[in-house]
Amino acid sequence: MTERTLVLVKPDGVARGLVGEVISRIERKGLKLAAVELRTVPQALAEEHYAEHKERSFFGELLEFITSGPLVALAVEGPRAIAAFRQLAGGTDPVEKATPGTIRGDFALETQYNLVHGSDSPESAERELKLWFPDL
Ligand code: IDP
Repeated sequence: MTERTLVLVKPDGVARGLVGEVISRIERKGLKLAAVELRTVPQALAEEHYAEHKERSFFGELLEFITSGPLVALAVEGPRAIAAFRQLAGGTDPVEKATPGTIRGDFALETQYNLVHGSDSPESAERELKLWFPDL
């Protein structure tokens, strides 16, 4: 079944020049790009995107980070695209959870600066794609 998922190359990934690396891994996996956009995120969109983390201690820091510079938003599609990208990304903590061979496992050291976002369920993907790509 073909799915669509929202992927973000977060500001750390853009600043470190890893956009091409991430897109290359998405394409090599066999997934397709349905939309790609470089943008600087307004506070309101960042808050809505991470609404589920509102009560967490790191929420303020997370918003500051995600709005700190340009990021690349992608709509990615293919069979089981949601799980497939989560597999490419690796676990949230890039040292304790992400394994070598994953984007986070290969390129990141800190949980906050873990380079990429990928929707975690069909419900999140639908909600997030509407938020980021309302015209898709
Ligand atoms: P995910 O991005 O792997 O789905 P979530 O738990 O949804 O992980 O967390 C969203 C983002 O918030 C993470 O990717 C990371 O950037 C940040 N984050 C999560 N936990 C922490 C933490 O304990 N400290 C700082 N930032 C965190």
